[in-house]
Amino acid sequence: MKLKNKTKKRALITGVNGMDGSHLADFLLQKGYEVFGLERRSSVLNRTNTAHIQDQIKFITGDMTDKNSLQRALKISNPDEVYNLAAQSFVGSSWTLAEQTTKVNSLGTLYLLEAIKDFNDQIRFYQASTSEMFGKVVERPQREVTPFYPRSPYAVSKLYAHWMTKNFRESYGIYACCGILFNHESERRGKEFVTRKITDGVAKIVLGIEDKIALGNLDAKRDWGYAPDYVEAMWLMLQQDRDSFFKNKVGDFIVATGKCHSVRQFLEYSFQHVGISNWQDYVVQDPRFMRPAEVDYLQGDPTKAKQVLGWEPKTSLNEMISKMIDNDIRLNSK
Ligand code: F7E
Repeated sequence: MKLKNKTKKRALITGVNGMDGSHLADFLLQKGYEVFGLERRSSVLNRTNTAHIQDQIKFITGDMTDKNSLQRALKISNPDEVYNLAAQSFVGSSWTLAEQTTKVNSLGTLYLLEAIKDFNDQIRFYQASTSEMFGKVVERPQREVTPFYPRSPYAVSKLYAHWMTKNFRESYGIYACCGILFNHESERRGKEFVTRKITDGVAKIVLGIEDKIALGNLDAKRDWGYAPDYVEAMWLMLQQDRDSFFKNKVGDFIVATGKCHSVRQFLEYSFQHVGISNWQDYVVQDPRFMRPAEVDYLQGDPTKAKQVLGWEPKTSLNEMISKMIDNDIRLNSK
């Protein structure tokens, strides 16, 4: 149901032009929110993911590493809810960009939390935590109480932000939630991530544009879900009754499908979708795409999200693969 104008809620999304940011903006606009989006200044704006809604989003120029710009963004948007989705999110680059990753993901979150505390401590805050924090996993499947073992500068930076968010909740009574999201993908995913790299590669092979996909470790296993399903979970986390939120200490949630597949299986299903069974003939392994430390196995247990929020994933892996490949065939045919 859409909200009436006078009760219109206001949301500020950092990283609004990213995959998650744009899907969340779609979702919140559809719910009747007034949506403000923080975006970085650039000589060439990258609004590919938000092009279809750019006249409905109120863009604010800012940067997670610039405290003043975050304070200014809060003043302009005066939000009820803040969704912190801005990040250097590519694990692979976090070894070569460790400092920048830390500044944006860790310090940026701290700056935003401090700005919220000073501006209006009634704002509800969502932090994009990640399954990468489980890294070298100590338990299968991973639950909210599973100990963390980060395996990359990205994961370490996100763990700092995760704990800082919890600390602001416990120290200052801010309604701050962490969604521990497992891998989630969509047609808007960047092509450096393995799923989109594969679906785009398969599309190019079908169309005769390329004949190989070069990949790294095919044995890594991930719990892959569909990003538009996952943004609903972010929103639900911020809609709980305030008293029970603090009383029941239900601040953080695993968001996952509970199912686990390898990169190899993802390849197999993707090629199957276009009727190719001998997929090995089209894939080469390239050491450039191997990581200094790998996360071998991620599988989340979303029981708590189902019980407390009533959230469940709607889209199966094969449905998601079909959507992504069909979209990439369309884009590559232009
Ligand atoms: O890698 C392996 C790679 O880059 C998945 C981010 O959204 O999800 C994402 O992080 C797996 C890894 O995602 C290639 O080694 C093999 O084991 O798609 P990815 P990620 O690192 O799991 C989490 C939840 C986040 O929070 C992150 O922000 O696939 N793999 N060959 C490859 N990966 C890439 N990128 N490229 C390859 O050629």
